[in-house]
Amino acid sequence: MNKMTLLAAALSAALSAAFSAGFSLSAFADTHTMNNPNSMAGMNMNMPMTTMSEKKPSSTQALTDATVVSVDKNTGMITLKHGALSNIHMPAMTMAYKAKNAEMLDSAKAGAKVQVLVESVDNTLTITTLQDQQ
Ligand SMILES: [Cu+2]
Repeated sequence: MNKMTLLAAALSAALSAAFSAGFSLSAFADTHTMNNPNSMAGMNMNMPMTTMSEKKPSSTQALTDATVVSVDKNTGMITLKHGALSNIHMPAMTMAYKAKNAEMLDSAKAGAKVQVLVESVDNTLTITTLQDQQ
């Protein structure tokens, strides 16, 4: 009886130790992933691996003035009347480009005066920056 109780207590202690060890390990793993900027979790998963090395940081590229002509949430396209986009060798014109994400589609309003950066992402001309004119 006494021996059984001790055994049960030891087993219970071992189980809870294993549980808390497992719990804190996974908590550490989550924190580690979130804080590590080089981890896969931090990457923009829309960015194809093949273009990573040739993609220049957006911050170093000049923005171009444009007017939002229309926003099509069904196709994910934003039509811009834009000045010359020198980085993709596009002269001034009115043309539809893919929006980077849903947030950009939501914030873009027809008629808005904006500044844009359009880049080729996975061989699709994509608006990677869209902000109000300063
Ligand atoms: Cu064009």
